Order: sequence, then C-alpha cells, then structure tokens
Amino acid sequence: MERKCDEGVTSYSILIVEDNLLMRKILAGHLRDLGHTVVAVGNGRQALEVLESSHFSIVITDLVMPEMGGLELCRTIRERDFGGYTYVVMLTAQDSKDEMMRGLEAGADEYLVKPVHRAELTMRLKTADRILSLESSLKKSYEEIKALSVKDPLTKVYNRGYLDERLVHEVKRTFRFERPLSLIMLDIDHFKIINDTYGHSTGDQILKECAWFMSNCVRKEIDWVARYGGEEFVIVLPETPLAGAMVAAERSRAGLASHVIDAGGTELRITASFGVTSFTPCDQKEDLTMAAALVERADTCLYQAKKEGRNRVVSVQL
Ligand code: GH3
Ligand code: MG
Ligand code: MG
Ligand code: MG
Repeated sequence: MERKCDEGVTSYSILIVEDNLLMRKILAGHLRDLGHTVVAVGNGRQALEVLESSHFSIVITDLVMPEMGGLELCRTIRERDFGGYTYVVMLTAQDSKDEMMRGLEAGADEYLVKPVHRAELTMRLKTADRILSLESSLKKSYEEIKALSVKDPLTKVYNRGYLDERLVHEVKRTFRFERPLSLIMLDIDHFKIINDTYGHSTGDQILKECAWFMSNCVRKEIDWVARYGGEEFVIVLPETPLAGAMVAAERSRAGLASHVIDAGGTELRITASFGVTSFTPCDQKEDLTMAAALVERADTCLYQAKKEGRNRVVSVQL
C-alpha cells in the first residue's frame, strides 16, 4: 500500500471478478500497467474464496456471471468484514442505467461502463485512492486515540479505567482455566515530603521514573502496570501464584530502593511499600467481584506494610 504508481496513486492489490476471459485480460493488463497488483477470478463465489485469505482494497466486478453475480458479491462484501474497507467498482453494460442503479444499491462505490476506457479507469482509481487514503488515516487516528485513552498521560502506564475493565477480563480467564492470578499494589513512601522539598515537577518526574522502573521489573507482554491513584501503582501478574508475585514484589522493592534518580542534577532515592495478593479458583463458580476483592486485599496488605515501617512487602493468599 505504500508504493506509489506513475500516476501518483498508491499501488493497490486489486481483485478482478469477470467471467469474460478477454475482458479480464484487458482489464488486468491496464491495471498492471498502472502499477497495481492484480488477481483475476471468474465469478463471485471464487472472489469470496480469495477475499477470505488475502486482503484486496479494490474489487472490480462484473454484474452478470455464473454461480454468483456481482450484486450478490457486493452485498456479501458489505455484510462481512474482510479486514478494512473494500472499494467496489461495478462493471455495467453501456447505456444501462438500470444496471448502474442496481450496482450502487447493492453497495458498489462506483461503476464503470464496458468496454472499459483506459483513461476513465485511471480516473476511477484516483477516486478510489482518495476514499481509501481517507479511510486509512481515519483508522490510524482512531487507533491512536484508543491507545491514548487507556494510558495515564503523565506516566504512560495504563490508567485506572483500563485497570478496572481489564482486571475483570483477567479474573474471567482465571476462572475459565483455573489458573492463579496475582496483584501487587505499591505506594511511594513519604512522597508528600518529596513534593514539599523539591517541588511538584520533580515529584512528577519521580512518578514517571517509578512507573518506568516497575514496567521493567515485570515480565514483558504478560504482566502489566497501571497507575491506581496519585503515587500508587498496581501490577497485575496473570498465571502467577503468590510465591512468584512475592518474588517479583521483593525484587521491585529492592531494585527501586537502590535505584538513583537524577532529578535535574539532584540525585534522589525513593522507596515504596508493597501489598501482594493472589487467587487460584478451584471448582468455584465464576465470581467477578474477585477483581475488586483482589485490589481491596492488596490495599489492606499495603496499609500493613506502611504500619510496619514502610519499604517492605506484605502479602496474603485470597
Ligand atoms: P506514605 O508513605 O504514608 O504513603 O506517605 P505519602 O506522603 O506518600 O502519602 P500521602 O498520601 O500523604 O501523600 C501522597 C502525595 O502524592 C500527596 C500528593 O500531593 C502527591 N501526588 C499525588 N498525585 C501526584 C502527581 O500527579 N504529581 C505529584 N507531583 N504529586 C502527586
Ligand atoms: Mg458477465
Ligand atoms: Mg505514599
Ligand atoms: Mg498514597
């Protein structure tokens, strides 16, 4: 999709659906000359088979064909998701307003009168390119917005909303596969003093560093970190029993305590207190309140760790 043709149009994968062999060859020749990649089949049923396995941004289809005609093909493309928008051009007989109307009604984006005029084909593909480029940039923006909406803007780890939603999914998985699930909650010790002594922007920098540090202390692609509140973070460890989560928490605690943070020329050290809890279902009915129970229990352990003197890990099995 990145390559540009001579006409300044993106090079697309185009599927031709036409039962007339000569027509198919001429059209494929024109499209290849314009720099596109072409696959040609003889009817709608064959087209659907090809669309199942490969993505085509543009389909140019005849209307009347054996087994499955262009109208049914077009309606099926609109009903199903073939991985991104498919721009459909319907081939119609000369002077047939009726065919053109039926094609557009079935969901075609554009029509092209047979025999296909080369210059007209080039113009139709420019229109297709405009629509497909627009669709692709909208999709990209949507994905960027979606990715941003689950992250905490300051620390770039997941936000509280995402934690609440995803934890329920993790609990569902835990019940389905009867696998353990652990949760660590940590809170930076005496953070208020850091803010009061060095200012809020240094405080912010420390929060970022702490989030980054925690993300690097856990298994990539499996465990995940979320900002629970001001200077509190949650680490979710799927497929992990309590003993494993305690090792991870202790490693994070010790690592953070010995990590030197460069806060604009000032070298700072911080510590945090950790609460760890774990849950493994056995022959139990699915209970989604377990998500909130895990957070609550980790919070209770964290409170205990603070009470016992901070910079330590306290755990409990649920
Ligand atoms: P403890 O060891 O008991 O946890 O003491 P603490 O001082 O860390 O706890 P406390 O809850 O009293 O203070 C938390 C502080 O975190 C107060 C609040 O201003 C600060 N804080 C919360 N969110 C942010 C933030 O986004 N940026 C900065 N710089 N500070 C924040
Ligand atoms: Mg035909
Ligand atoms: Mg604190
Ligand atoms: Mg706190």
